[in-house]
Amino acid sequence: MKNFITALFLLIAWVVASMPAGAQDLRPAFLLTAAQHRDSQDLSGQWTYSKDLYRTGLTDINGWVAKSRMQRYRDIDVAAQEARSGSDFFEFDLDRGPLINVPGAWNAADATLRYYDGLMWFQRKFKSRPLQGSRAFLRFEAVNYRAYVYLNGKEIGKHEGGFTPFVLEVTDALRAGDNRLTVGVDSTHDAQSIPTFITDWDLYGGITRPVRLIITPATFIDDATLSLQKNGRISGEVRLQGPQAARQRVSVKIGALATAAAVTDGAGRAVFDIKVPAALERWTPEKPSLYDVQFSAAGDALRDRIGFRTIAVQGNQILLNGKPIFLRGISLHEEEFGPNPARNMTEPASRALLHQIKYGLHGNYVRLSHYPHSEVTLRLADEIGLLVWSEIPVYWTVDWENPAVLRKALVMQAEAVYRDRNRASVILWSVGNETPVSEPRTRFHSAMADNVRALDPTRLISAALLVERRTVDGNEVMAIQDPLVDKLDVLAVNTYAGWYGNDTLNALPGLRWQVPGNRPLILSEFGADALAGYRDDGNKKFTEEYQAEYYRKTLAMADKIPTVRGMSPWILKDFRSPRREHPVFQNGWNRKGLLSETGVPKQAFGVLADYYRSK
Ligand code: GCB
Repeated sequence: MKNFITALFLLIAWVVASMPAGAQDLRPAFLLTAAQHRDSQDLSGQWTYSKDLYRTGLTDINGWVAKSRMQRYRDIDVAAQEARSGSDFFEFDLDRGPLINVPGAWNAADATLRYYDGLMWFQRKFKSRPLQGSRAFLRFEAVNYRAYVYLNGKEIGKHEGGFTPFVLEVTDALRAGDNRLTVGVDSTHDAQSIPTFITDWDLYGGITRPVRLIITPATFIDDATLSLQKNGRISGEVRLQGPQAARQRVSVKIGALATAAAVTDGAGRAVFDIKVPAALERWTPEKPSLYDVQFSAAGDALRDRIGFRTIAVQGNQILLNGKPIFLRGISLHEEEFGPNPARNMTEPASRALLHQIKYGLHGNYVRLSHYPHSEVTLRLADEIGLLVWSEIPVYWTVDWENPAVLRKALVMQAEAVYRDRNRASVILWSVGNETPVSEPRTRFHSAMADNVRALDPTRLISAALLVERRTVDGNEVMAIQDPLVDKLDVLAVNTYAGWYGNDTLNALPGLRWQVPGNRPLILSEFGADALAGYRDDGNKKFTEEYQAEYYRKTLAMADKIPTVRGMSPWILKDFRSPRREHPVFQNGWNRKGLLSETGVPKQAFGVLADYYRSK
């Protein structure tokens, strides 16, 4: 009987977890959209840290080890306690721990931490003013990969997923005056994490993006969005949270062009449908017009900078504001220039990368691979004028048949959509990268595609697919054969013919492409490694000459595929990857950058820049 009940319970749990989750269910409890425009305290700066490889701070071994002596998050002055009593015994003291810069990954902070992969505790003390009826939240832009948050010794919440923001309310735990914030960060990935433990980029554990303490009124604007619809109107919604959220008047002002008002329903939600003002300038990469949009309700006010544009597919064309566009792009990892990147994407660091794309390569598009990039990068893409492909790290393989993993992917995707849906630059949500075709995998991606379409019907859906190379009637054919194409608006494919295996460049001109129907196609990746400064005319792999010739030949091949509507070759700059250990050419770096890790252009940079200039 007991077994039967357990089995029934497991069955019900499985059915619930496998149900297509409604878009509504996945909305995080709090969003605090446009966080950088809110009343907040930036908690960046020097924090202390403590390694915890055996997870002693989180684990109680059946009471065998008194865990209190290891719990880094206790609100306790260890030094004072030790001074008071000779017998009190602790095996931590974050107050006297070594210092580290937050935001930033620990891997770059200290040579001994380069390959540390485990649990690490961080602490920061800060002062706060009395709340007097307001509410307080901690907003983390990203913690890689799991976060356990404590304030003044009290457990506040946790989060999984290394690249999306999360907000935790701390109204009841915050003290007027001194506060102690402790965060356990676990960087380990496993077969059920997203991504799993095998990728082609660096671990970068830590609090990698800014942390803010945000103070709001008791009732506040949690979310506010506006976008230009294909029907030619501007629509959107505002959500209030708090005791006065229902039946409130909400007003919105789009620069000096338009104002509108609506009233919230019982759940605090107001919707807008606004006639497009005649003078509205559409956002384009050439003229990235942004408007100051002001939302007001219940005594709270929130501003955002929003651009208005439409994106659509017609036949095999991609239409921006109704006009065909070719995406002149490049792929980008989140790594600043320099020999020891910490994944600390400051505004100058991000601007330097995006300027290389826009002004160096003559690009209008960037693939932000393989995860949601920093918020500053998205804001700069809006401001500088670069179209964006955005993705979550459903990469190579995940546990396709596990409903809990699907749920994780859907939540992560929702967090990314809610974060960036006011960014005009974002035109494409990708639901996967190079995942080998199988029935469970296609079901998983299809659920993601349905979910993202329900959350955001204003943007296009794609996925970076694998290409199959085979011989038909003596000719080499590159074929896209993937049932997932039915779920996509734009097809995309990664191709490395001429690089991997013992391939040579001679094969490239003869390759014929077989792509499904009358659909737009993006070459989401192609590339070859080159060590900057390694020169040899003999067309040897890893030379700049080989990489440049690979680009010439691949671009010539692309020109012969009639439905190619854009490309994002792999990749702007060399990036760290523990997979890449050739002792002469790689040493822990993927060398497919058009720029070296410090920004030195390789020959292929010029080849792509010339091609884009002529497009
Ligand atoms: C790919 C992956 C990318 C790798 C790249 C490479 O297809 O999507 O993450 O870094 O190839 O260098 O092989």
